Amino acid sequence: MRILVINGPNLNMLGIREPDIYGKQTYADLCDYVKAEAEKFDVEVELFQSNHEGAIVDKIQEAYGKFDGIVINPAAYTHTSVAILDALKAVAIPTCEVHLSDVSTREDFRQRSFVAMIAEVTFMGLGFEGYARAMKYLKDRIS
Ligand code: CA2
Repeated sequence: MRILVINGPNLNMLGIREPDIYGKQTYADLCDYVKAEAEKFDVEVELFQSNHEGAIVDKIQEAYGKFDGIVINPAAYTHTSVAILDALKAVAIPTCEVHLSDVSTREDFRQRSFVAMIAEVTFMGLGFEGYARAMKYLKDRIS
């Protein structure tokens, strides 16, 4: 079973600013965490991060026929990107949405998620654990 984990813009800056919202750990720490959890669940995982909407769309398209599940934290594109929503619809790969913070308690502009329209489940406010919960969900759902 192969899972693609996609992280959107600025998540490569984790640990550098706003530790009160996103924690003190870095993006490298997140990658290590995701790989270790994937091993526990016996799933193969690939991590991808980009600050560019089109690069994320390209990666989702390339996942067609190669991955069994997608875990995505689209970051700011959560709230704006019809293109990412359409790409996820096009490939029809089971998808989970993850947010480090609890977006439901934050600014009004974060209350809309395009990806939530296609995601089977959303984990928010759990920090890194949201990624593990999403991988476990996909593992149980697909196997
Ligand atoms: O809570 C999440 O995971 C978010 O997807 C994070 C996005 C935000 O736009 C979403 O509304 C919720 C922002 C990621 C930016 O990460 C930073 C990391 C370090 C310093 C500043 C921002």
